[in-house]
Amino acid sequence: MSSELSYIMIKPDGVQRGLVGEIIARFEKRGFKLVALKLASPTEEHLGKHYADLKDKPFFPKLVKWMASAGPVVCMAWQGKDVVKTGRVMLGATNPLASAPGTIRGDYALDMGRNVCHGSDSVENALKEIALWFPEGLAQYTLAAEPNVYE
Ligand code: DAT
Ligand code: MG
Repeated sequence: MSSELSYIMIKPDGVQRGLVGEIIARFEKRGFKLVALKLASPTEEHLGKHYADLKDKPFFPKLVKWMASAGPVVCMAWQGKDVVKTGRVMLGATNPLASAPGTIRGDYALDMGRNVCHGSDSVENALKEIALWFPEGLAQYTLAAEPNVYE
């Protein structure tokens, strides 16, 4: 099995709208392995580290303020073949109106600032994000389904 990891986060809107189970189910059913999962209530400072690449964008202050105050987020690390790119495809485009039906954002969102979920955009950023959100480390186990997911 590929050891590639992605950091997938359900944003406060996704939690409040009851989409946690739905989003987890999509990653599980696709064949990915869940290696970390928790609720968190991040500070603006922590979110500033997560979104460090966007610090100079005009929407940054509003983004981190909202993410820190609208309720908890669900933090996950998923493992498997091409999980970074495939996870982004499953999420859809940043702007939900440009997301195809069948994607999470294309099925459940309309506004850019309420696009339900986050997914790492590169293997390198995934490792940084997982280190930031899961300093306690990841679960180590064998996924029983593996021989039926990978040839
Ligand atoms: P993505 O979450 O698809 O990786 P991003 O990393 O460029 O997108 O931006 C992070 C989040 O910031 C995004 O999910 C929603 C918000 N955002 C991005 N561009 C925006 C914009 N032009 N106006 C308002 N919010 C925006
Ligand atoms: Mg991004």
